[in-house]
Formats: sequence, structure tokens, C-alpha cells
Amino acid sequence: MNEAIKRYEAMGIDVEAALQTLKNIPISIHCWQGDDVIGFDGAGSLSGGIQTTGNYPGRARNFEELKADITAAFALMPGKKRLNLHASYAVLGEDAGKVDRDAYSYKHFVPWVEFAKTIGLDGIDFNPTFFAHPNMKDGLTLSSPHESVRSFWVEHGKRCMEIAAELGKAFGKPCLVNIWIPDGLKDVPADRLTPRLRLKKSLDEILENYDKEWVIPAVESKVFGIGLESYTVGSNEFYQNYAAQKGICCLLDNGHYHPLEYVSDKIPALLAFYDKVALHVTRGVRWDSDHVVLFEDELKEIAKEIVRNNATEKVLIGLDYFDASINRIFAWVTGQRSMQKALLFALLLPHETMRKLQDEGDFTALMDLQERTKTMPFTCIWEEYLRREGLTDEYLPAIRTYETRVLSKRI
Ligand code: RNT
Ligand code: ZN
Repeated sequence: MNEAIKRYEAMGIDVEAALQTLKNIPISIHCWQGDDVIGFDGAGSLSGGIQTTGNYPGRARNFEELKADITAAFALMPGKKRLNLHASYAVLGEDAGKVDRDAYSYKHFVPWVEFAKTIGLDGIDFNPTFFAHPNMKDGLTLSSPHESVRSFWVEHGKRCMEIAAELGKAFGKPCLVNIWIPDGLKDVPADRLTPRLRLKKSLDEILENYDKEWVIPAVESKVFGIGLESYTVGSNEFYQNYAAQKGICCLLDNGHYHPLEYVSDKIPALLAFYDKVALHVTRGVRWDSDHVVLFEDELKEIAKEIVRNNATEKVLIGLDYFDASINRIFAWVTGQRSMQKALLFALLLPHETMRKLQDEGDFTALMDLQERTKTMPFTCIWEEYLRREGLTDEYLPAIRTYETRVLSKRI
């Protein structure tokens, strides 16, 4: 460990400062890895052009099971954690079957707040759920040509903004509300503009009167969905212009671009214009497959952009993947730890020296330094961080025990 610190110090890195910074960067962890994005409000299956693949046993089927799994998973995750909830995880109680999404209220999420406080989370982020519901007509929600459909979803959006304000207040930290809709077409459209104008109108209505102190609204674009390959109403250009005009936030999901477009490059482009940028960190394999986030090159690049631009408070990091082919708790923890590793890796880089080399045009020395940073004794610092968080790098055994004791009994 001391030897490792010395090596980093020789490169001008303050290891202690890096460790302190890392543990204070919040990561918003999605609730939906635990139950394959099904939710509690009755849909029973996923729709909207997204899909979870695999049928590993042990999916959480209700609030109690999901809470138990979140407790088990989050206990193995280092650092500051927020919970990212979808509206479809409302705890309806006696309102089940009586209250629809256009009438959800804060009381349906109070049990989540109590739970999040019990396990020491930093806050809750929120998402209206514009999918897996009978009121999607022809796969459309906020862009629907049917006024009754469109207004139902606008009301849902408004309810979510109200709920989010309460969630923000409950923790004394603003709540990010991310709007993603599945709206699109499988085949060649006859009209690409009008659905977008309807979406714009719907968003304007949802954002008419929200609590600016406690709610940070974001819009998430996408290229295509399964069965919706030809046209996506909420495209990148649409939302980026919308967000700029309205003074809200863009959310970049790194599975939502063409495979050779990189979110690591988009972050600084947006930071030149926006006060905040939100992320859905995922891993797309050939498509928007939402594989478990791993400690890979693009993740490292994303983390570098956050760290070297002093944007740890401007970039709101959220995770978005759902793998049902392996133990879901392991999937959850591995993705979160990968994000933390990438942030630590970025915090241990000599950014100022490298920036100077770039500006001086000494690209030879820059390449040399960039390559040398890759073989620094990173493991030692990562293990020290885990040790301070009361954890170790061997987390699978605890998950296996939980699997035997709890998950395997869910038949
Ligand atoms: C879908 C989007 C969206 C969802 C979640 C469940 O392509 O990435 O963010 O994954 O809202
Ligand atoms: Zn996403």
C-alpha cells in the first residue's frame, strides 16, 4: 500500500484526496435491476421497446422482496448511494386497482422514503413510467394523436413532478426526474414532425409549474427501440434543443447512440452549455442491450470527463442496466463497483500534467504518460478504499449465501 501511494505521489497524485472525493460522489442506483423492470403496478410484463433477457431464478416479486434485495445489494456497494425509482414501483396498498398512474401521489412513495432512510441513502431520484401500461395506444404516450391518451400521460408526468418535489424535500436534496418515453414506429413514418410537436406540447404542460428548488427535470433521448426501429419521437436533436430552450437537463444514456458515438465526448460538449448533465450509465453490446456495467475503456473515459472537468457535482451519475441471466444482486453490485472503480481510476490520473502536454503539442510525452498510468498499482488503492468502506473485493461469497438463504426459496 505505501509503495503504491509513493508511486502515485511520484506522479503528482494526492491519493488521500482522491479517496475522500470518491466516497462523496453520489451514484443513483436503479431499483429496476432487481425485478427485470416489471414494477408493482400490475403490468406484469415489460413493453415499450425495451427488454430484459434471461430467466435466472430469484426475481423480486413485490415491495418486501425488492427491499430485501436492495438492502443486500447496497450493503456491498461502496460510496454514497441514491435510489433511482420508477413510478411503477408505487406502493399502492389499498389503492391497488383503484388509483391509476394519473393519480399517484407522494403517499404511495412514503414507504420508499422510510426504507431509503433506514438504509442510509443520500436521496431518491424519480422517473415517470411511460411504458408497461394498457393506456399506451399504438405504442405512443406523450406524442399520441389521441387526446385522451396524451392527456392521461401528461397527468402522469405532472403527478410525478409533484411526487419528486416531496422526495427532494424529504432528503433535503433535489430530486432528478428523468423523462423517457418509448414512443416510436416500427416502419417508415408518414409524418415525423407532428408527433414531435405533440411531444413538445405535452412536455410544456408537464413542466408548466414544477418546484424549481427541489426538482431537476431531465429528458432522455434514444435512437431506436425493439419493434420501433424506424422512428423515435424523442430523438437526440429533439431533446437537446428542447432542454436548451427550456433550461432543463439532458440525460445521456450511453446505450442510446450509434455504436461509434461516445457519451464520453458528449459530456464536455454539453458542459459547455449546461449547468448539469445527467447520465444513465449502461453497457450496450452491439445494441442498447443494457448489459451490466463493467470496468471498461469507455466507462473510464466517461469518468475522466467527470473528474478532470471538476464536474462531480454537475454530472448526475445514474445507472441503467438490467440483466436477468445472472444473479441479479451480483449484476447490481458489479455495475455500481465498476462505476466507482472508473471514478477512482480517473481521480488517480495526472490531469494537469497531461493537459499541459496536450497544449504544448508534446503528443509523444502525452502518449507515454497515458500508457504508463494504465499499469500503476491501482488495485492497492481500490482495496484500501474498500477496506475503509468496510468491504473487500470478494463479494460473491456473500451473494451466494443470500442466494441460498433467500433467492432460491422464491419459487
Ligand atoms: C430505455 C431507457 C430508460 C429505461 C428505464 C427503465 O431505453 O434507457 O431509461 O431503461 O427508464
Ligand atoms: Zn436509460
